[in-house]
Amino acid sequence: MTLEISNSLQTCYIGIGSNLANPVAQVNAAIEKLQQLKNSRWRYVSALYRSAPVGPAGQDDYINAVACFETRLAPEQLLDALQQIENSQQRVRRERWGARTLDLDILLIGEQLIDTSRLTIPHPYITQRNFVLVPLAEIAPELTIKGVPIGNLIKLCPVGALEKISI
Ligand code: A4P
Ligand code: MG
Repeated sequence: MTLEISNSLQTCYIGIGSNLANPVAQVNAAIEKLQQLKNSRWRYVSALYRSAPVGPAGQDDYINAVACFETRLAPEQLLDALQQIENSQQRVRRERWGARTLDLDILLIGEQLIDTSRLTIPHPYITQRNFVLVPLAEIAPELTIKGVPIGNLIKLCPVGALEKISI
């Protein structure tokens, strides 16, 4: 486990989600901020996807995407930076899995395995959510997670409504 500042660039993947206050604009605004993250080198972002909500009933559909960049930030510094972006877009934490203007989840940081009070990497639900795996596979088709190819993980993942809405 590595929590200190690292000199080496680590490739990381970030899950982006929104289902409040013009979700497409929220996701696009978050992408612009991620492109300018300090100590990091932008790589690419998936298409935007519309997905059925997982969690409490009565929520609107989500817009999801996955971004990739390289970073020298230590994992908890990266989490701090992402939470600052969430806060800048009026994220209010009410209920677990409830509606939100912006959710930025760290999916993977290189091949690191982290389990602290603030961070679990890989993200604990990464293999359960097609709105994460499908955009991730779009930008990283050769990726393996804990040794399993992403294509195999998609086949095993619960099916949920998912529609690509941009290229
Ligand atoms: N935390 C631990 N590990 C991580 C990580 N890998 N990345 C901690 C980010 N944060 C991590 O997060 C709570 C705490 O998790 C953080 O303070 C951090 O220390 P939060 O974002 O405040 O709470 P949350 O998002 O409500 O909870 P959680 O469990 O992170 O929910 P998820 O898994 O993010 O699910 N349906 C669709 N279709 N699309 C979605 O994007 N998203 C959610 C949220 C529910 N349903 C959805 C979607
Ligand atoms: Mg979250």
